[in-house]
Amino acid sequence: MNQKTYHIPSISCGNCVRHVEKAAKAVPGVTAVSVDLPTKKLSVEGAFEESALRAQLAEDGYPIDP
Ligand SMILES: [Cu+2]
Repeated sequence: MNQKTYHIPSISCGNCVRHVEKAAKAVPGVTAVSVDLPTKKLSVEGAFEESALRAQLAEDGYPIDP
């Protein structure tokens, strides 16, 4: 179990937040997700592969800041 926070520069509105939450929740091992719109931060909890999270979000148009 771990919790990590990522910066996603392309988050700009509530629709982006919903898309990012849905994409992150689809990653195997992810148990909880939250997105903060003002700071464009994604927080993810669970036993997930970071590479899988990055790949999923990039595929959905919201790449994580390196
Ligand atoms: Cu948006």
